[in-house]
Amino acid sequence: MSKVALSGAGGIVGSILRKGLRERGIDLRAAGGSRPLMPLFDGEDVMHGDLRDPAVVDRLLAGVDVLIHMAGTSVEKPLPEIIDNNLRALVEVYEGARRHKVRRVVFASSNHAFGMYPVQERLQLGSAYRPDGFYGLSKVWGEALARMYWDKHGIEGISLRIGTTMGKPPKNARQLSTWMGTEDLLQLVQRCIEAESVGYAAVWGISNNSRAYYDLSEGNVIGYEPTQNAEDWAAALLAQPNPLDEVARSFQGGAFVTQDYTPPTQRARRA
Ligand code: 15L
Repeated sequence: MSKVALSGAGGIVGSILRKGLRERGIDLRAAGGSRPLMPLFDGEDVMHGDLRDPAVVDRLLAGVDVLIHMAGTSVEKPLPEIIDNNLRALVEVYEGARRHKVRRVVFASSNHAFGMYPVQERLQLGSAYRPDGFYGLSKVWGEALARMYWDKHGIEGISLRIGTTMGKPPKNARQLSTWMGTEDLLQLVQRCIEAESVGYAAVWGISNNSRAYYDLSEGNVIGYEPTQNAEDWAAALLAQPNPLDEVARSFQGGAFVTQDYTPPTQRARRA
């Protein structure tokens, strides 16, 4: 059986995956960051540490076939933090994957690599990146890195372009487009572990949402077929006030867009 490692295991998504993947019979090593990770059940294979340190990466990846890499800064932050956690640490992880002959790395990318698209657009997997900040930009870099390690070193890579997933129903109008339910998340990650010969591929990590920003009819190479749909909550959510301002409402990235945003009226213009 494959040994699977999960980084970023202390977060909300990490905790859902630890429990759900165990129920699905996956042999998992779970890694947290700076604080020790408390086992969720007797005998859980847990560790923690800073992934910029190759010795920590060695402990994470020894004997591992597939890494689910969820660790990193997950929201917009000043550039130095993003560079440390999402660029430098990712290179250390990939170099560790080379040392330990890891077969496949599943990279947690994000919808924010595309956040500057207007909400009316429906994206294809091959659509150009339009990041909505340094965080989104780090995911563009991570996707390109995953592709490079497949092309140059033969480590299979899957970039999961995750929407909104937190183990709860959608909570606002934007999430009618970006939400991914827990059942779908678990199916998605299981497909990432079990799919045969993927080479390098990107996959949208959302449920089968009627208002998806992405064209899900394209399908995907891992055979992920989401069955949940945020639309089940549409009537209730659309009856509530929308928490986003007018600009944030008009872009797919929502409130990430309006952090450090120059309104069109204040932009430089040539005379
Ligand atoms: C993400 O990429 C973030 O990690 C998460 O915190 C959410 O903000 C999510 O996107 C989203 O767009 O809802």
